[in-house]
Amino acid sequence: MIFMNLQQCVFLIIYYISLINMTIEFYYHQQSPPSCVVWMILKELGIDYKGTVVDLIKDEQKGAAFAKINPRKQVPVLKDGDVTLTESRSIAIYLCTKYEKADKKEKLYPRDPLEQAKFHELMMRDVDNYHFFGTYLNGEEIFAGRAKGVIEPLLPRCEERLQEYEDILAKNKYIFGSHLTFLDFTCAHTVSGMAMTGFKDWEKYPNLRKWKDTLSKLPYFEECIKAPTDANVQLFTLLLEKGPEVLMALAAAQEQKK
Ligand SMILES: N[C@@H](CCC(=O)N[C@@H](CS)C(=O)NCC(=O)O)C(=O)O
Repeated sequence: MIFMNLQQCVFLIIYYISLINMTIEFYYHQQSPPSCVVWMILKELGIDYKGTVVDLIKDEQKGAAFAKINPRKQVPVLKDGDVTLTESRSIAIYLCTKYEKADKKEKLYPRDPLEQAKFHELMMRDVDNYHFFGTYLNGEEIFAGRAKGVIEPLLPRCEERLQEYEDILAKNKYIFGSHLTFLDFTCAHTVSGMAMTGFKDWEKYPNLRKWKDTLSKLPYFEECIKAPTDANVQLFTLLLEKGPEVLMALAAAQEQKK
């Protein structure tokens, strides 16, 4: 009997240790759009995780410790036991397929193969738009102090791409139909990439405005969409006004706060 109890005890200890090891670890930065996409999925699905902020302002992602976690030196990263994933959309699909309840009707990621194919089509198009808006934003050149603004001639093509979302949202309440999916998270951050460029003509896109109002009811909207967008808009405005030295000042101010 004592032996049995001891055996049970050892089993329980091993079980609890394995649970500790299985805690999901999430490496992110609050102003990183792909990090925010994963962050919202963790919140929406109610998944427990241990979050670690990697300070991009201080270039923490380039340090040796983080390079061991992601040799590409970027956030987000998700570690789940032995699994390490380093691309936001692959993390998104992993979390949804592994942790979203099978009997949940309105899933964040579809399970039907045809629906998945259509979902991936929009997802890839959104990646393309995200990078296109990024090219227009000219961020790398501005960060390096080699440019003072966006690449103006690309604006009409950016507007065409914004119109794609507008047209989708003329038919649907959400990006992928009548309920929330994680495409709403990725697309919200793509569209807010245009806000970072100083784009102001939003009245041309009433459906985008309605969609934003819908998303603003999500309990994590402030933290995971509004605050990061506002902070990034502010950062770019400052960068353009004062040049890249402003980043050093920001890093120093953060250091002082600690
Ligand atoms: N394709 C990646 C992009 C990740 C990415 O661009 N991360 C940025 C933050 S938004 C980063 O870590 N940048 C730091 C650097 O490149 O030094 C994803 O979607 O996860």
